[in-house]
Amino acid sequence: MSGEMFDHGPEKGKALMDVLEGRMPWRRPAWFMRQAGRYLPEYRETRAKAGSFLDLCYDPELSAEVTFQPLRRFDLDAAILFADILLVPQALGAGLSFNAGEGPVLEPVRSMEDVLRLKPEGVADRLSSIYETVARISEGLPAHVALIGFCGAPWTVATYMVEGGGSPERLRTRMAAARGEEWFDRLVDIITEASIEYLARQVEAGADTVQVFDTWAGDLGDGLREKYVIRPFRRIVEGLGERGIDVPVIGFARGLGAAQEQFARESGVQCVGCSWPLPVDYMAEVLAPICPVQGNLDPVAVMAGDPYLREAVERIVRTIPRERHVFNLGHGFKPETPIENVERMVAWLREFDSADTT
Ligand code: 1CP
Repeated sequence: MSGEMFDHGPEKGKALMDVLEGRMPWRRPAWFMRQAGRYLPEYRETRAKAGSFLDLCYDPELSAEVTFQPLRRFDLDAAILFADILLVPQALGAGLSFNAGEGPVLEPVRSMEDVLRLKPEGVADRLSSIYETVARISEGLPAHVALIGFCGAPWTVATYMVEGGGSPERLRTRMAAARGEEWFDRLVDIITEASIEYLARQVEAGADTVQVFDTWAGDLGDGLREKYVIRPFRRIVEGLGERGIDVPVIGFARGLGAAQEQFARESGVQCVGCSWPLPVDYMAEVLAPICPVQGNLDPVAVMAGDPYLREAVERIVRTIPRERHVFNLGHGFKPETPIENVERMVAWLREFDSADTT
């Protein structure tokens, strides 16, 4: 498998791990959220072969295959496990289906009775095919490419469980948080502990680092942010440590705005992912002195192409120092993204990055 991918040899090391662990990398590491997905024709083909999206997630051979696909096309520094944040609720017994053309559907959890019906015992064991996928990917990657495992953050996963799927405002979940409902706090704790074990198993199977996705972290104001975003992240980092797992954790807490600084200082993560509304200057001046930063290219820049794409890449690379930066988007690729724009983005990145340091 690795022969089909760019291989810079073991002597260069994993640029992503260098940045996450505080060393100067041989080049600026880059990977992209949703780098495997519907914008790639080979993904659509493999997904059709798998049958459904969930069948694809639980098939180690096919999910490893789609994980490799973007790496054959683009010269990247990391692979991200192909799976979904909603597999944990499914393993907890909350049901899950993806209906054609719609988002996910889960059985809503909205009371203590519902919470008590969940099955936290052995939850990580029910996700064993995912660790098999991780092991397969790990064996097939070139030496310089890091493997990223992941899960959803407790707040974001809880929103899908309470709402019973995606929801534009997530009001039921935000109300449960604002009222401090006991069942809701119990739910968040269950997701948190399940996530620790799930991530630990991914690392044991070969993941070099993990990213925790808190897509809806921006839902919460002062007071609730500490309780439902910062505290669960800290618990995950601490829980991994207690479990003997010592890999850097990337925290992607989307939409925090100026609270991103508090998140960087207090969440315990080793790197913070940022979305595009956050000024690049803020990433460089406020966040990068605290920890390495990841992001934050507007996914629409990749849809639109040059000149906005070139300018956006140049601004990021010239503003944030190489040893404190993981090049990425501010959120996942849109399915409509032209592949040639991704190629151009990577070419601009490499050009500006080398110009920056010579
Ligand atoms: O039709 C398809 O092929 C399904 C589309 C799809 C894909 C490609 C879904 C359904 N999930 C995924 C893969 C996925 N999801 C990955 C793979 C690794 C990669 O990045 O390449 C990852 C990391 C996720 C994580 C994920 N799933 C998040 C967090 C990140 C984010 O995008 O904000 C969230 C919120 C989900 C839920 C989810 N899964 C899929 C959909 C359509 C949704 C969103 C539902 C909604 O909010 O309405």
